[in-house]
Amino acid sequence: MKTYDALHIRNVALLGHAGAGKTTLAEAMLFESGEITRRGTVEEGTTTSDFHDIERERVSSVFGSVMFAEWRDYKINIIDTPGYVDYVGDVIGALRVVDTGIMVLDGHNGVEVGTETIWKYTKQFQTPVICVVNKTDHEHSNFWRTVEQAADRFGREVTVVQYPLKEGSTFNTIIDVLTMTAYVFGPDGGKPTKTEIPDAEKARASQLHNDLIEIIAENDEDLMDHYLDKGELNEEEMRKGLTHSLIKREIVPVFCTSAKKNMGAGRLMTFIDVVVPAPTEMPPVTTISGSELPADPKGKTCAFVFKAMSEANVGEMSFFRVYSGTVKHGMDVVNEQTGVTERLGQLYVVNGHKRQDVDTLEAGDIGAVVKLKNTHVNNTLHEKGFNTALPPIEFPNPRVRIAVGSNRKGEEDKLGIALHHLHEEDPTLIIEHSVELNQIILLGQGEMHLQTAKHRLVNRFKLDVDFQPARVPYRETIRKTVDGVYRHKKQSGGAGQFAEVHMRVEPYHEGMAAPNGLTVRGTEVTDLPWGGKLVFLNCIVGGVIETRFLPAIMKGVMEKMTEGPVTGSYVRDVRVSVFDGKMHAVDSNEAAFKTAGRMAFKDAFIGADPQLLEPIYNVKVIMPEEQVGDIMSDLPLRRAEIVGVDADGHYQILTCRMPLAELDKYATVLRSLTAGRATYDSSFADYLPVPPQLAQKLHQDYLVHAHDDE
Ligand SMILES: Nc1nc2c(ncn2[C@@H]2O[C@H](COP(=O)(O)OP(=O)(O)OP(=O)(O)O)[C@@H](O)[C@H]2O)c(=O)[nH]1
Ligand SMILES: [Mg+2]
Repeated sequence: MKTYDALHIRNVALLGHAGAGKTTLAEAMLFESGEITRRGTVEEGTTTSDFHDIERERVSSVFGSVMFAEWRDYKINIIDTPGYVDYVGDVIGALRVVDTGIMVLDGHNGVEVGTETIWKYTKQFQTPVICVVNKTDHEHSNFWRTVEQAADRFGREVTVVQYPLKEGSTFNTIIDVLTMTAYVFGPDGGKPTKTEIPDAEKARASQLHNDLIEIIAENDEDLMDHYLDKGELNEEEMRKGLTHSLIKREIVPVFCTSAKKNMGAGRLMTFIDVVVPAPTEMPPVTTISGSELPADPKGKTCAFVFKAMSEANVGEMSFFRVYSGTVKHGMDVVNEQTGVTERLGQLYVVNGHKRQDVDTLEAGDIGAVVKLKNTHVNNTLHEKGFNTALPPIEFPNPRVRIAVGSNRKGEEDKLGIALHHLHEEDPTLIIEHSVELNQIILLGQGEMHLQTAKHRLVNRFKLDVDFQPARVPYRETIRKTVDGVYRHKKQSGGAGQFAEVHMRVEPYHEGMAAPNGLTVRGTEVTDLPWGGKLVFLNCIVGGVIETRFLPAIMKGVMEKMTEGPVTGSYVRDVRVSVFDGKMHAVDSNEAAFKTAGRMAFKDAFIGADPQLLEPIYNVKVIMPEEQVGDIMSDLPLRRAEIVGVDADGHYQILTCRMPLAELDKYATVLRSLTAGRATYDSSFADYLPVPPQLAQKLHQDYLVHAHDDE
């Protein structure tokens, strides 16, 4: 394959709500450009993009796929993204490296939730967007209604470039108001015949042509002057104007296709070649240190890894975009984050799972390598000495959790390795080995996301896994001051064990007064790794316990604090004052004092009106206005406290605080409540008391399994 320079490279992502036809459109683009000789279908599981088993099974994309089409003199890199909201990580990853987004709309369903969610991401990335109204052959397709919805949601920048002459089964003609041509397709689609716009359509087409010119000229003074002078713009002026408007997001041109019948993909690709910005026309990427890196093939070599894939028959692949310089096969590059020198043994361009060797990839291009030693998504690869880091992709916070375990003994290590692989290829899937909960927790974007992980563990990694609800990291504290005593005495054979400890436990808070009636001789403050504090005071008088035993007492207290008396959860925010005790000249030792410390603490804690705390999350629910009522009335069932509701365009943003125990189910609840039209984001806020009844139940459950301490 020839080497393309930045002027002849276009990087686009196919975006949109699930089922809009992105994968089918990608297939049509590949077929039209001759990259593939047979057009696969999603239903048969034969498309280039949806090649994973799980995608074939679900008849829908799960992973972003990198592809390319050589159209005329250009190489169009295409990333087909999954539309289902759980896989948004791949959409964000794609937007980070492409220059233009192609928003595919379903001509029947119009603007959908996914369309709007993804639109927001394009806004955040300031990505130029083209809209494609697909499925114009569908019996209920309504192009104009779809355009109206798009204009309503995204603004009057939405401008028709093409429209279908007739929709439904007789669809075979696209009127293009940029070229002022009618494209007529044969029954199998493909290359259309160019004809004159039918008379009946001329007035409408001219009107739209003028609208197009006006919106282009409106944002460019020179063009406007020219237009006012001559009343027309020539093709080159129009092209330039369009490109500039696209880059500034001042226009969202609308196309129409029937991907299924292979109608319209070619003309769309020509537009991508001619109008969509080249990598050099977009603002250069800014490095973390703030310098700009233009897409110059002669510049210092720098590439960014945006995606990883691990497939049994393909190997471990890293996908990257070259931002500066030229990447050559056999070249050594340094990974800025891991410090490892990586040899780019073989370079590829890929179409789904098919790869093709290439020798060189210039700035602006997208490619892949296999078997790097220590390189991950978000790493920057650069030539030696050019120490540069590009900003990482910021993936969204996880929304749901599940605990994963192995059903087969001895497979724990294999499970660990497989989970590591899953996270490598999908950074929105997070793995936590929680010592506290004694569970491996998998965190993801939604139930479907977690189910996908399970499918991969079972089918790709051949593991027998078990999914259980994730435990909640409760905390325990106290509300009263209590003095406790414990005498530990054991006579077993020769040497005995003896220790007696008197301690006061109090709820700790910042700035509290010294313990009443006690003399403090030593203070130790521990910031607990799980939040909160332990303040440990030595208030011993007259040496009744030797100072050397105090650390052992504190150790005993800490031991109990890692497994609180109420539910076995971590204890936080207590002050412990050891003020009396007894020793035995022979039988007292550290072990004895540790036990006495632990037991004295436990007894005092239980008497000190213990309180169970639970993690509370700030939750931001984003929903269409008409769904506010349903969502609000459901929230009390989730023990959520509403903080406020704000408007955001067509959406309402409801802020509330919800216990984690409820949040784990909320993704599913919200989906069924709103047919997937609402989404949410959450972040940890605070620990708050668990309602008494629930706390009581959790305590009872714990006692069933609790073992005797001493
Ligand atoms: N009638 C008609 N159906 C289409 C067209 N394009 C796609 N479809 C059908 O719509 C369904 C979804 O198509 P996909 O290409 O998988 O859609 P997608 O946007 O990739 O969906 P996700 O990967 O789930 O986000 C499939 O059944 C396609 O056959 C079209 O132009 N016309
Ligand atoms: Mg798809």
